[in-house]
Amino acid sequence: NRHRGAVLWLTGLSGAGKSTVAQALARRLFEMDCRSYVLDGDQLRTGLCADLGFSDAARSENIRRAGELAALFADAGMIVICAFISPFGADRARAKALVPDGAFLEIYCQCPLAVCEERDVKGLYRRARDGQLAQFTGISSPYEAPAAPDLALDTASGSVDDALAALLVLLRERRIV
Ligand code: GGZ
Ligand code: DAT
Repeated sequence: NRHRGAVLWLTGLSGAGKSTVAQALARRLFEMDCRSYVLDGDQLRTGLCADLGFSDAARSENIRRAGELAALFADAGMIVICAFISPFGADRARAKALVPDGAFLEIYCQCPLAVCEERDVKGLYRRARDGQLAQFTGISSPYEAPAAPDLALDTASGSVDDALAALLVLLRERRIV
């Protein structure tokens, strides 16, 4: 299928649904014969970014490397779906500046902290509240929500299918698929 290289940058708190939405979208794009690839924080942090922790500086470096990688994949014609907390607006802007105009879409996975904490998929919020995990996003480390995302997904009340539908409308509007 005809599509152009792009970076779909999902940002949001831990547990907001970035990985879930990213994987579901990749599956849908595969069915549409579009080449896509998911870059995820968990995955990069066991390899390319295994030397990085969760200080502000380490997160910035993590996002710098992720952005560079995403830009290369997009240049190769892939639709790259990035799933990183990416808490700092300046780091997201720097990633955007690495790809051609119109090829970077900032997608805000919008989910209240209370809902993420209630989900506590990996038990990390509990550990952060207990003081066993320092610098945890939303608890003891900041999250800067995007001021003007290309799309905001309500991943608290909406379903994964709702998110997919909205993403596909956006991808068609922007002539990516
Ligand atoms: C935030 C942490 C932390 C701290 C471990 N703060 O729910 P998860 O598990 O899969 O997503 C989180 C992931 C965040 O990695 P990113 O590369 O996306 O972060 S950033 O963009 O800020 O560099 C969480 C886990 O790592 N995790 N400790 N202290 N998330
Ligand atoms: P993240 O990658 O942002 O840390 P996740 O995808 O690992 O988040 O976890 C999100 C959890 O929330 C997962 O268990 C699925 C659930 N969930 C419920 N509704 C959702 C929605 N509309 N979008 C994404 N995930 C949703």
